[in-house]
Amino acid sequence: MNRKNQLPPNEIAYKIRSGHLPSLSRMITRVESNRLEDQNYANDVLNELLPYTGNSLRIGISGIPGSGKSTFMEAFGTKLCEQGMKIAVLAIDPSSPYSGGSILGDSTRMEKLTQHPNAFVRPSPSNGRHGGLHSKTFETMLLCEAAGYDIVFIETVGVGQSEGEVRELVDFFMLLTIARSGDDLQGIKRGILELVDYIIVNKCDGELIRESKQTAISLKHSLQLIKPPTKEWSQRVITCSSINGNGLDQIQNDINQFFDHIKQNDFLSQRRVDQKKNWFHRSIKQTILHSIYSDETVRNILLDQEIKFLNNEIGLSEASKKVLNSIYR
Ligand SMILES: Nc1nc2c(ncn2[C@@H]2O[C@H](COP(=O)(O)OP(=O)(O)O)[C@@H](O)[C@H]2O)c(=O)[nH]1
Ligand SMILES: [Mg+2]
Repeated sequence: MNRKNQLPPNEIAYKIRSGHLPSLSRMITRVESNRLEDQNYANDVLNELLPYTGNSLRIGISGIPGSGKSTFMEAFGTKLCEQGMKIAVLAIDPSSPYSGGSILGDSTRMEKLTQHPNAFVRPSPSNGRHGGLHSKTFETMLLCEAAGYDIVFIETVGVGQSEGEVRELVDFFMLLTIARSGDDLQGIKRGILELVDYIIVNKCDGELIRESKQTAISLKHSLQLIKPPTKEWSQRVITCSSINGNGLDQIQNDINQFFDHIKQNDFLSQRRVDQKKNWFHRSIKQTILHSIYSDETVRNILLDQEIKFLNNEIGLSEASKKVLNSIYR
């Protein structure tokens, strides 16, 4: 990218708001970049765009690899687009730190959705080795909002701890799962059930119909013991097939009901305040980490303290203080 010819922040912000896709894509790349100058520029552009954010439905969808997240998004997203809605899908892909490529190389690409003029599909690598989010997923979502998308979906591979991160970013959180036997159901941890507003048992078609319905009933039982994450909203479980489309209408109705509910009760505005607060704290932490690892003097002091600590020459709190002092020297 030619940074000498870069547009002033207000101009690129205007282009993004006007729906200019290359500008949106380029900004996401800048947002995700580790270069300080990219980050500063991205922050300036985000500042310009902030007044135009907040109008989308922020929806998280998580599930183990192979549960059908991409196939579901292809079917459900296309359905919404055909109704005239504008849909952004941020697909966070667990990338291998060794090959730099995707672990799930053969994973379903949302070809139909990608080609729909109302859709914007953006794959990003996750920061974690096995999945989870990208550290800038929230910023990317804000950019999509400013670009006028009605719904932003954040699709992630569920790896146990990443669900908590997704929950912090979204208004509505869905778990996508498949028919399981009784023992396997234990695999869906209580901790995850406490985070989700909605569970979809996907692949309820062909030979799996009976088992899928049974799984849904078992999950409903498990949920009775759980305190729902959204006040006055009882978590729901539904079966669906992303191949034949059964259940998709119901899911759309339920999502509408959910948002009507949280808008009426001010729960949405509270959730948005929490999301912004979390964003603030995440950014501060990232800035501090960045200032440690990007500054050569600080980094040298850090490595020096590490050696002393390993040799038992210095205690942990003294070493931390030395590193901190070097940041604020
Ligand atoms: N029968 C059936 N197969 C499905 C359904 N949804 C996804 N699949 C298949 O399951 C496999 C994994 O789907 P994919 O969307 O890539 O899963 P992801 O890893 O969660 O994104 C693919 O072979 C899909 O064709 C469904 O509703 N019914
Ligand atoms: Mg996928």
